[in-house]
Amino acid sequence: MKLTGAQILLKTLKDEGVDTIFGYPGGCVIDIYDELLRSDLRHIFVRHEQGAIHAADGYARASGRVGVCLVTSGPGATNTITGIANAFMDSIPVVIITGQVPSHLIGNDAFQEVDIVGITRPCTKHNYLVNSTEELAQTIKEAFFIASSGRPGPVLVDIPKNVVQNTIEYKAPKTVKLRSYNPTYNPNMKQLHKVVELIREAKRPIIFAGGGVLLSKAARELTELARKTQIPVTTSLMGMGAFPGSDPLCMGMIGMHGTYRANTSSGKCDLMIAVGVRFDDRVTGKTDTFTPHAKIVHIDIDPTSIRKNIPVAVPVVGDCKITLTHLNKLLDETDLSDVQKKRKIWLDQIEDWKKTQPFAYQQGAVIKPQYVVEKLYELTRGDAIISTEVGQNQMWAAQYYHFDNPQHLLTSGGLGAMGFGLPAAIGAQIAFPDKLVVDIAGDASIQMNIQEMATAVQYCLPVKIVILNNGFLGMVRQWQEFFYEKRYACTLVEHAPDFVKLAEAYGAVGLRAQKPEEVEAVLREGLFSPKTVIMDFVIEREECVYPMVPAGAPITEMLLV
Ligand SMILES: Cc1ncc(C[n+]2csc(CCOP(=O)(O)OP(=O)(O)O)c2C)c(N)n1
Repeated sequence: MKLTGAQILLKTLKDEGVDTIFGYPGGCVIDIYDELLRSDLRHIFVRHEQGAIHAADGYARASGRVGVCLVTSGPGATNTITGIANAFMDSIPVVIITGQVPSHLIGNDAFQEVDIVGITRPCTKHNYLVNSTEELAQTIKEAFFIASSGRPGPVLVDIPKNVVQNTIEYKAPKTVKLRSYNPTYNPNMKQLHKVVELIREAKRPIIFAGGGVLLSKAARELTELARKTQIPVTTSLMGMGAFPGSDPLCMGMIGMHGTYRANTSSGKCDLMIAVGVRFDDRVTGKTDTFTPHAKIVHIDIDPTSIRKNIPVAVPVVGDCKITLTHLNKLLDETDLSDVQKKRKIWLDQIEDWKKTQPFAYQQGAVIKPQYVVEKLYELTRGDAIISTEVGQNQMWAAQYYHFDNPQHLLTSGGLGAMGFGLPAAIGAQIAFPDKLVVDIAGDASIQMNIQEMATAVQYCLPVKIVILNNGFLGMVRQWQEFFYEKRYACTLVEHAPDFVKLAEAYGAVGLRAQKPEEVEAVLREGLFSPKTVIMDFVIEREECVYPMVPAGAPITEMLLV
């Protein structure tokens, strides 16, 4: 069968199970777009390539499938870089297809030529420049394999224009076998026996779960482990939903804006079982004071993240789901009858910290952001997919929306990229058309990819945007308040659009609440509307996120309300 490169590309994507591509056309991908007209692959036309990559990422985070984005060469490709770095930091499986100038022009400074393979080498899991049409199908198959296996991540495939235009005799790609890439899925059982022993001995253990648990779909296994051993669980921001937020054993998030009980227990615990985490500095604070009394067990599929940031007593390289399944089995064969009794003092202590130092705010005459998120949780019964922007809005979302389910918080964890939330929400809504998807946003972040309102409206996506509007770059202002004697250098947003009118200009619904008593009515009207809605909540301008651990300090030293 004779096929063009463009036809081979689309066929291979379909064979990989792709149904949706997020993209933006241009000269070097025009043949692919032409072929898309004859394909049943769904193409979502975004308004900026950063929107395409973030939407593909949001689609992947919410659905657990590989997200795909298609952009042209030069500026189309460079516009995706923030999104690629974002997916790389959070280990999200996306395949980015970039057009490239024809092979014979590469290196000539041709129109819209950039070395995107060179540029993205440090922020992709792997990348390719396709040299010939014959290589195309195999390369795409490999890209999907690499993106979704082991520790997932973004893979970029750069395809010169002649490669998609040429016609060849199509040969189906072979199964992928890469000599130098063999992720370890099965754990070393000897190590797991050591873990069982440590669990039996520990008096003050905690589990620390991260995004790796969600990526390997191991939330059920983690929950089983915690419940049968009666070990309290804290999560990183990326791990929220890995353990039910409303479970009595759940301590909430750890780190810079973590709960008092999670941070304090990390300072006192004698065992930390870390699963699918990478000990980011926002979690550990000062590393040499992190968990001073604990033996650390670290379970992760990526051996390079073990002992990268902190010393570990028992490393376990393996897939979180497979490893926890084995561990749970071993524990079933172990006498755990005394754990309930053994842990009582520890669990009572944690419960006491919860009671004496809860997250707290007081709702007065002006709307408090925490109140908006709490009401949102109440009205959605915790069942919405929440994306966030970056800053205070992101932390209030993590603190006040209790994530009971995996894959329900989509947030730019490692990179902290403002502008992620709206396109990510669009990606999630495409994956789950019937789910309620809400972007919790700051008034500054939302403006970074506001153009994607047009995408949401064009495809009738009922995405809801909750703007916590403080008129500031809130999180930076908070740092200035705490550490720069309130010198608010360039953090006051002196001019902003009227978000209600802006929503209307895009053909969406715009609503605003200015008083606490209006919050619930606006949420009800917005959430239950079948349309794309922006809800603008005018909040307390100088509200701060508490607790806060100053950067580089021990995480047990929190600034409290
Ligand atoms: C692309 C990008 N630029 C700059 C920053 C630095 N930054 C972190 S939080 C923040 C303020 C965000 O303001 P806003 O979206 O209004 O959210 P708020 O903190 O007020 O909730 C800034 C500028 C960033 N994280 N991302």
